[in-house]
Amino acid sequence: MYKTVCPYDCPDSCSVLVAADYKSCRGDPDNSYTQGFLCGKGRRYPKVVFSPERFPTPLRRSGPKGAGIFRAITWDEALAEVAAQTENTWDCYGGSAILPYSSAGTMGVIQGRAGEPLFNALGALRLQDTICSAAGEMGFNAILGRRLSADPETVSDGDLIIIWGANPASTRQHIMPFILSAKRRGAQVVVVDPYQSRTVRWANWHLRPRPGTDTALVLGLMYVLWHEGLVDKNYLRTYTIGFPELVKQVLPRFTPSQVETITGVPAAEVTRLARAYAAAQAPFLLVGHALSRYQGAGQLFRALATLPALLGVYGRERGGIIFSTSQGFPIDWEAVYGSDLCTGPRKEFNMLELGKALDPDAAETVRLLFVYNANPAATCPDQKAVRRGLMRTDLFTVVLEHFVTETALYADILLPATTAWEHADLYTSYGHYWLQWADKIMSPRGQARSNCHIFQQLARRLGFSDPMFYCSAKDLAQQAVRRGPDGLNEANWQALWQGKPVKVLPKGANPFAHGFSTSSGKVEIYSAALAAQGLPPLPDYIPTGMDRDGLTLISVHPHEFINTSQVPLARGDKCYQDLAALFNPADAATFGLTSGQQVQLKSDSAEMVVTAKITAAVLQGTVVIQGIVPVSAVPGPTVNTLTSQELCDFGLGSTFSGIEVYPMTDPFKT
Ligand SMILES: Nc1nc2c(c(=O)[nH]1)N[C@H]1C(S)=C(S)[C@@H](COP(=O)(O)OP(=O)(O)OC[C@H]3O[C@@H](n4cnc5c(=O)[nH]c(N)nc54)[C@H](O)[C@@H]3O)O[C@H]1N2
Ligand SMILES: Nc1nc2c(c(=O)[nH]1)N[C@H]1C(S)=C(S)[C@@H](COP(=O)(O)OP(=O)(O)OC[C@H]3O[C@@H](n4cnc5c(=O)[nH]c(N)nc54)[C@H](O)[C@@H]3O)O[C@H]1N2
Ligand SMILES: [Mo]
Repeated sequence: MYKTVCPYDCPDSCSVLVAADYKSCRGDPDNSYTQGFLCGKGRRYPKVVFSPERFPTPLRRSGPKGAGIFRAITWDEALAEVAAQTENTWDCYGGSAILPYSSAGTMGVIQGRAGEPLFNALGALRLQDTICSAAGEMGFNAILGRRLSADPETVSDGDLIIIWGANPASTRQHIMPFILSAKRRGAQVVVVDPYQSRTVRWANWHLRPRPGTDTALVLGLMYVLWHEGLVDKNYLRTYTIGFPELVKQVLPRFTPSQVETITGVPAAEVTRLARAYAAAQAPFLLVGHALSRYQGAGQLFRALATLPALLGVYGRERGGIIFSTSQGFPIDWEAVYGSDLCTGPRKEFNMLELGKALDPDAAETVRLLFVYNANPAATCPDQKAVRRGLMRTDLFTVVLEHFVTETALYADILLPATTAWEHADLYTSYGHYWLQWADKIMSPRGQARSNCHIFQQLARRLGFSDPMFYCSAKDLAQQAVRRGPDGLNEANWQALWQGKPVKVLPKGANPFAHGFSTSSGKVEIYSAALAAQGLPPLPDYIPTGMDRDGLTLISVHPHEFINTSQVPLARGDKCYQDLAALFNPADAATFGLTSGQQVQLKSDSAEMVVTAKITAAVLQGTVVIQGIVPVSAVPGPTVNTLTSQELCDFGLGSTFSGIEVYPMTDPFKT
């Protein structure tokens, strides 16, 4: 058995045991969060590693962009050409003509942003990492200061678990045993979701707000808590700022009946949930990333992060909020990114605006694009603009990948990257507090090289001599992990590098029990910092403006896939064929739709064809698309054909969800 870690963009970052013949893998019982089980995506990893779809050598484009016609070249040729292009671009146009685009294809600390030291040295554009949950992160941190969560392993002690805009039965599967253990001991499990997700099967209460209206529902709960005298006044006085202003300026507009009008959730249910929350001793609020994809997402996260404070839940040993644990690890990120190699300011660009950045008419033209750990031609909004940009003949595109993805089709140079079994890496998590080191457990297949190796080789060819470009991944990881009082103790340090998962819970099960890292040290319901930026100082509801005659589009992350990562090996599978656009029966009647039918969906700016499935699991007035994978059996358009580059209220985040679409069965009708 070999020990490793599941590298995918998922909160669970599971500890994995791989069979000696590499044919199978399972969860490592050494990690009390993973608890010895792996989901279907994790168990599919041997198929990724040994997939015949992986390309074994570097490739050079030999047909038109987007056609996917390549010829094999040597590493020496590939690196020489990329180095020459980089040098040339830098000499002629400067660092801001070089755009690095990466995401969380691997969650490994070292391979994840492996290009950063080089891009710092080149003064390239700096990517704002916004695609997943920027609004959520900013909203959460505005209230609580730092992205920490209650230890998810203590959820089994909860007596009320509210799962809000999350589908952990698919997207965070390893928290489910803790939720179900609490339920067996009498806890109520509530799901707040317009869609009847898999998680609803495990719940005893389902509230279905209209998409994008949740902030009104949270404020309605607060209204009831305040109006019925259920709030913890002492806690509010001592540990929060701005509750009186919230009571005066915001809450009176969110009586249960007003909330019913906005959200569709019956007024009696609003009151009932508020009372249940107040009565619970250890209530947990599990908040999903899905909520971060709306116009008003920043405000929603502020409201959600405020709610537990009304009852003083943050001061209790059990209960609290679970969104992300990503800022709970003793990692020096500046060391990982090689920030001191940066010689001047780097211009920033929002990854959600890749289409604009690649626009030939942009004020400053990008000439060289590096893509790794990401598939933006499928996952970025406003897909037409992205693909138009990728078609530009004056753009040189380098892609590091396992597979010929939608993005890789446009590469000038395509470089074969190693999988998590073929390289070494350090793993944090955004769903738990286990820090893990995974050595490489097999030689790379074909001529694959790790992201880190590839960027180091490139840096050396460009004449950079910093030691970062000569270190092993393990050296880099050891420089990044802090030791001592604000880091790992000696025993954990030793255990980590022996491959044992190490729990790094910063301050007990509820990380906010000892205070907040906002500038005031309190829960900042009123934020002077946001006011200074011209943003609303108090959480409030921003109307969606969606009460028109179309349907509201939500795309959910699919159970069987992890973003687009495993799509190339599953195109023939049944689970792939099952991905469809889901419509409510009443809407199907209005628009004349039947299951299995090809339907054209139109948004303000674009249209695409989907296969319809009619199901009451979808709330009337909404359409749910399962996943961001291409809808055809060959690499093709995704739901992001319909989305736009518009950003949300705060945090430069996305508006993937909440857009209005019109279904049409007759493509000639306009
Ligand atoms: N199996 C699987 N797991 C994954 C991923 C995957 O692709 N597949 N992706 C990973 C990544 S990158 C992420 S960011 C996370 C995402 O994790 P989640 O946020 O849990 O997943 P989503 O499917 O995006 O959305 C969860 C639920 O939110 C609901 N929702 C949508 N809009 C609203 C709304 O306005 N209000 C409310 N109350 N609910 C709403 C959806 O109907 C859906 O059921 O999962 C990670 N884990
Ligand atoms: N409409 C809509 N769009 C969305 C979403 C949505 O809900 N709706 N969700 C958004 C969210 S939350 C996210 S996080 C993004 C996800 O979108 P992306 O961040 O683009 O993620 P993936 O689609 O998983 O693509 C990751 C790629 O990295 C590759 N990869 C994996 N490991 C390695 C490695 O070690 N080295 C290299 N070089 N490559 C590797 C994989 O093969 C895969 O092709 O999509 C966003 N887009
Ligand atoms: Mo994500």
